[in-house]
This record gives sequence, C-alpha cells and structure tokens, in this order.
Amino acid sequence: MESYKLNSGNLSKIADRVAVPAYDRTDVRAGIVHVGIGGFHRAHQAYYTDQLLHDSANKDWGICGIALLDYDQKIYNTLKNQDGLYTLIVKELDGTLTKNVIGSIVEYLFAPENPSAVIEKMANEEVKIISLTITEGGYNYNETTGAFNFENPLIQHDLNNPNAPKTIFGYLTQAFKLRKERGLLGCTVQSCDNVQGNGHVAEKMLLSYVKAAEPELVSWIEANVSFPNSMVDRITPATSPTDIAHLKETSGIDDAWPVVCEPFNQWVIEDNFMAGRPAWENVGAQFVSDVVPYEKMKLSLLNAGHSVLGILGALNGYSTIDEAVGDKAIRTFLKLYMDCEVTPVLGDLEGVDLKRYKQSLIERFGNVYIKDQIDRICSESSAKLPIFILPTVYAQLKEKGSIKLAAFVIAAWAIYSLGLDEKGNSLVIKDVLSDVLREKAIKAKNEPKQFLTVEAVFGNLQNSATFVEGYSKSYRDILKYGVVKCVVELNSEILDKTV
Ligand code: CS2
Repeated sequence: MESYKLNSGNLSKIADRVAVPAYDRTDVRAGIVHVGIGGFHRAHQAYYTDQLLHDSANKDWGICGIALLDYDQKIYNTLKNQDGLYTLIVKELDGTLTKNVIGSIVEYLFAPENPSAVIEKMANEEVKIISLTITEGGYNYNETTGAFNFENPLIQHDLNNPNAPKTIFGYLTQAFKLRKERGLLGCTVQSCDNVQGNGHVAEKMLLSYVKAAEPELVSWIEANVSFPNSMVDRITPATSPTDIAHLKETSGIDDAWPVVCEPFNQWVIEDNFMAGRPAWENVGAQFVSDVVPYEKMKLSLLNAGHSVLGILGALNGYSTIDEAVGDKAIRTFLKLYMDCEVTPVLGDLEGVDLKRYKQSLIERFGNVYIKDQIDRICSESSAKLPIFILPTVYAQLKEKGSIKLAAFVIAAWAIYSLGLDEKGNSLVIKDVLSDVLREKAIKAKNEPKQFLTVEAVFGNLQNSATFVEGYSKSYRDILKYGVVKCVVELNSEILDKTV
C-alpha cells in the first residue's frame, strides 16, 4: 500500500483510510496552552478536545503544545514536521485497532529554543487555560514535608535567570507578571497529573516560588488564577517501533510518533475555571464540585495497582503488565491488596460502584494488546510510591489496620533497586533518585531497614515498628524464597483468615 507522510497536505488522501479531523484547522485558535505533550496528553486531553472541535462553536479551544525540556525536542520536531497531527491508535480488548488522526494541537513551541515565545504565548489574552502534564516529580515538592524544593538547581537557575527559565514555575511567573503589567485578565492553571489534589499542589508550589521570585505578584495570582483539581485516566504505554511500522503497513500512514492507548478513558474535573472553559462534558468528561474522592480512588487503586504489578512482576522477570496480572499468584495478591488494605481507608465514595471499579481494573491491566511496559511503570517510583501507595500505609497504620501487603511491595522495591531480577537479568532503573536508592539498597542487604532511610520517599516511616517488622520479614523472605513463592504464601495466609 502506498503510504503518505502525515501532514495537513496529505490529510484528504489519508481520510479514505482512517478518520481525520472533519473541521477546518486553520480556523481553530489556541485558547489552551498545554505543557508536556507526551503520549498521555495526546491520548487524553488532546483527544477529548479534538472531538469538541468538530463543533465549530468551540473553535477557540485549540491547543498550543509546549515542549518544556531539552529531552522533549523529539516530540516537538515530530509535531512540527506533521503540522501538529498524529494518529491515536486505540487497542480494543478484542485486539481491534481504532485509528483516528487528531487535530487539536494547532500550534507548538520548543521552550529551550525560544523561552520568550513561550512566556508571550502564556500571557496572550486569547489563552484562557494553561494545562499541565509535567509528571509527579515536576511539582518539585518534598514528599514528606510537602514544601517546595528550592535546592533543585533548575529552580535556582530560574530565580537567577527570570527571562530564560527552565521550569514551569519560572514560565508561569513571567507570564503572569506580563498579564498583570498589561492589565489583562488571569486564567486557569489546570493540572492533569497523577497527584492527589493536583490543582491545590500546583497552586501551593507556584505561590511558594512566586513568594521568592516576585513577591508582589502573589496577590495578583491569588485573585486572578484558578487551579481546579482533576482526576485523569487512560493507560497509554510508550509507542513501540512495531506500532509505527504496523500503522504504515496496514493504513499507509507514515507517522513518526503515533500514540497507542486503551479504550477506557475518564476525566473528572472540578468546575473552577477563572476565564471560561470548553464544554468537555459534551464529549464525556465529568464536572463535579469535589474531585478528591475520585482522585484518591484512582491513585490508590489504579496507579498503585500498576506499581504493585510492576515491581513484583519486574523482580520475577516479566516485562509487561498483562504478563504480571496474568500470573494467578500476583493477580490474587493485587486483589487482596485492593480489598484488604486500600478499600477500608478509601472513605465514602458516593455513587461509585467500587467492586465493579476494582474488577474493571483487573480487566484493563489484562489487555494483552496494550503491552504496557513494566519499565515505564517502575520508572520514577520514588515520586510515584509516596503518592500511590504510602498514603494507604499511613492511613492503615493510624487505624491499626493491615499494612502487610504494602510492606511486602516496598520490600520488593528495595530488592528491585539492586538492579537485578530473580533470573539474574539486569533491570534498567530510571529514577531521579536512582543513585541513592541503589546505595541504600546495597546497605539493606545487611540491615533491610536501611532502605527506609531514603527520607525524601519514606519520611519517618522507619519509626513505625509495625511497618519495619512487616517490611523486614518480607525482605528476608523474598531474598530467600523468591517473590512468587512468598506471594503464594501470603495470599493463602490472608485467604485462610478471611474465610
Ligand atoms: C501509571 C500511569 O505512571 C504510572 O505508573 O500508573 O501512567 C497510568 O497508566 C495512568 O495514570 C493511567 O491513567
């Protein structure tokens, strides 16, 4: 099959093969600036927005995508070469591939190349929303104290070079300074990251930075910028070379970076937009007054579930999430973790069928076509586990409830951090704290508790005798018997007790 490069000029030819935007993209204005145009944003917010743009009443809600980091050059170049277009490939549960060319990203900027263009864009009065997917670590706070981390060299750089910033905090500060100077209205900063109270955290961190960088701007931001919380969900693995080749072979689309994802998607948003918002509810998003319960449920069941499967699976030598959840012992462990340790501390989730939600997670993790990489899931665990798993531990300790399974996962993570699976293959550990994790993991071989002294992750958890006891026992057992044998043992211990 003849293939066409994906770009505006070829859209009409491609339209015979897959669905393409049926709206005039030249007419769309960027009312949203989005920072972090990785796979997740393109499978989620950009997808919802593309659907919305099919109604011309919404043409002011296109997206200007910002590639913030040096590392993002590749995605920026790709979008530039393809006029912002990309193919979204949904991998259905039965293996069918649903392909759509998405057109909502109508402008794109590479911040390291042109910081002032990014600041100007964010300050542009047509822009009503600045949304973010900057990852858990991007919020730059100490997991234990919740305080803004001024020691980060990038933050120091931004304080010393306000006109050529590198972090989101430097950019937002300059943009809001311009808006204030020009007498313009404020806008909404909309976090779309997996962080509990993501809007509150974005606000708190930004204001901490602004207090140090431009103290006189604080009250303007407080009065003119809103920070809605949100819960975002769609499993989006990294695109593989096979995905790219397959798209070209089967649909004749030469797309340098399509996005692959699961069919499920969910977006629950607090309705708190300073300068208006698109009617995302018309394309499936839910606007509610309190997102906290939804966030808590998703982070402590889905994201934590991922980490449980990822860490246990990695140690056992699995490389994808469906392999890990396909292992009966690990699957049972995950279900017990959800039922016995997470559910009791979730509180009231009005209107949510929790049983059904947990079942659906097992199905979603099991989608064999997704092939979600365990490497992706385990990356940056030092920022993820304090959000996904440790809040459950603290809540259970407070209630004198069970922490056994969570402690087991942390013990497995300590062993994982040594960098080898149980078959002797090396594990790639991608984590900003990888050096310190490794150093503590080595020390833990003599005294397991040593791993818990990574203060930025565990705070003072090492002072909990209950946790240390469970964790240390699990640590020794895993080294002695292997992860799956221990899991089988623990499962039957718990099942015997509950029968
Ligand atoms: C994953 C998430 O980061 C992770 O480890 O759990 O990327 C997850 O796939 C998404 O949050 C799904 O919505």
